[in-house]
Amino acid sequence: MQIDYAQRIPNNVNLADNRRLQRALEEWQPHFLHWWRELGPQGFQAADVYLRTAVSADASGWATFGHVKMPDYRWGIFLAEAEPDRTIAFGDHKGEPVWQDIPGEYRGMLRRLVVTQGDTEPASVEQQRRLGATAPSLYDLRNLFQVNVEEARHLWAMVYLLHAYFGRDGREEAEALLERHSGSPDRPRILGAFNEATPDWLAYFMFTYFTDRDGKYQLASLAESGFDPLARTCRFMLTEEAHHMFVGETGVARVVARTCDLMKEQRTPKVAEYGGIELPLIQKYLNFHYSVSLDLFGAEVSTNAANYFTAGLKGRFRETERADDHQLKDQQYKIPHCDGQRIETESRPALLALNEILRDDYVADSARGVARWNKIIRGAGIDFELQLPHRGFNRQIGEFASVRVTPDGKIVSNEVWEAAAHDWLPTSAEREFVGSLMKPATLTGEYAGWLTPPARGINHQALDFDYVRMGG
Ligand code: BYC
Repeated sequence: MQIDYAQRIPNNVNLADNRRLQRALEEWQPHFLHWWRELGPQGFQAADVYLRTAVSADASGWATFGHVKMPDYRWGIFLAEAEPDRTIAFGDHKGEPVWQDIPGEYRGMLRRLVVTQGDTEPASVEQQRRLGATAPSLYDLRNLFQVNVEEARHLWAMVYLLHAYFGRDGREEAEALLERHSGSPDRPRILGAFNEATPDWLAYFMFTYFTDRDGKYQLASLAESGFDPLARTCRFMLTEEAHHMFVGETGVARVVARTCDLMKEQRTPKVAEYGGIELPLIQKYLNFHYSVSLDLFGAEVSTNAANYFTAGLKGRFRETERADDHQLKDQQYKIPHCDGQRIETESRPALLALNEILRDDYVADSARGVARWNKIIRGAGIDFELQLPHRGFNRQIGEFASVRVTPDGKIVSNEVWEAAAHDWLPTSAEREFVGSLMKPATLTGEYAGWLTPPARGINHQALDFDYVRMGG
């Protein structure tokens, strides 16, 4: 399906046939552009950036590369191709044809899901807005901007749903998505992790590895939705999301590789004085970003999640590939339970445990990248292993929110925690140290000394390609 570029808002949803919707979106567009200029990437708005733009939603057209000024990026509305005769795969409506419109009784729940999803997208752009000034290379700078324009496109995706299906409430929610801001004391973003700062590039790589991965799992669950426009929107978003996690995984891998090189060269693990980020500090960053991302899955026991599932609005990861009844009324699932003294597992109705089921999938997936980082360390002959901390560590939501749990899973008192937290999470001095390494390296072909260059360029381009042309 080709996108109609003659229109102001590129789309494959036949926007031209719906004048009212088109006008509503055209009214929202200048507000969006105002937000982008105020709270999108700082500086670089006049730079030409080698960006991937979707020109259609099929395999041949969704990745077209060329130099573009970011404000001219064609933020559009793309849904994955419809699956003919698709039926609802789970919950009480299992087997019924998917909905093309919102069933009245589920309007409130769906709105909440779409707003929560939509809120995270501009939040991440806001969190990353100052990173351009300290990019470790033009390659990395380009990747940052690619992620930023795509997160902004994901905002467009949710705003389309709000405008097209939720009437006046939807239009109000679309405005509010531009009014809440990451870290704002008065109008913060909805979910915790999206109010945390992303102050340096190691934090950014960890964020794109761990927090974007929550995005993958949440989007995949919404891609199963019985509300077909939401499912198709999320399916297309997932194709873009893969690159974001690639940026995170390879970014951390390059930092680890550089540290290992320095350790071998200098014959010491203390490589900070040689401009490296020591492995225990990388572990502390990992501990922070993993734990705040675990919170994004919600509480272990959640009636909200049960209701979403039963209504057919939000499924499990790869719902259709699972071999069960997809209704889960009689099934149990083992989840962690903490009575304040001990951490145990207990069986609970699977329907209530859906957040934990998704979190379990996420934990297993997160571990795979960590194993690949450890392979680099082992390959360098260094005796150190990065680890995912215990899932109870540093949690604000759910079963572990009211206890203090060490990275290896012991419950400790507040006093013990306070005294030892500097061993587990980056201290302000350590964050300052990492900050001090963040000097821009943006001459063509230049790479900062605290990470290795990537294995290969973007879209078969060389490592010294001019991924960003400054000043336009
Ligand atoms: N922070 O019943 P529960 C992405 C609230 S990331 C603050 O467990 P539920 C991206 C909760 O709202 C993916 N509050 O909640 C990544 C509830 O409040 P009420 C984003 C939280 O609904 C990188 C109460 O606690 N998409 O795309 O089952 C860059 C009880 O909790 C948090 C989605 O999240 C929290 N972390 O689960 C860019 C998908 N967690 O009712 C983008 C849509 C829970 O007591 N959202 N609460 O007032 C959902 O599916 C669900 O809202 C959640 C929460 C899974 C997030």
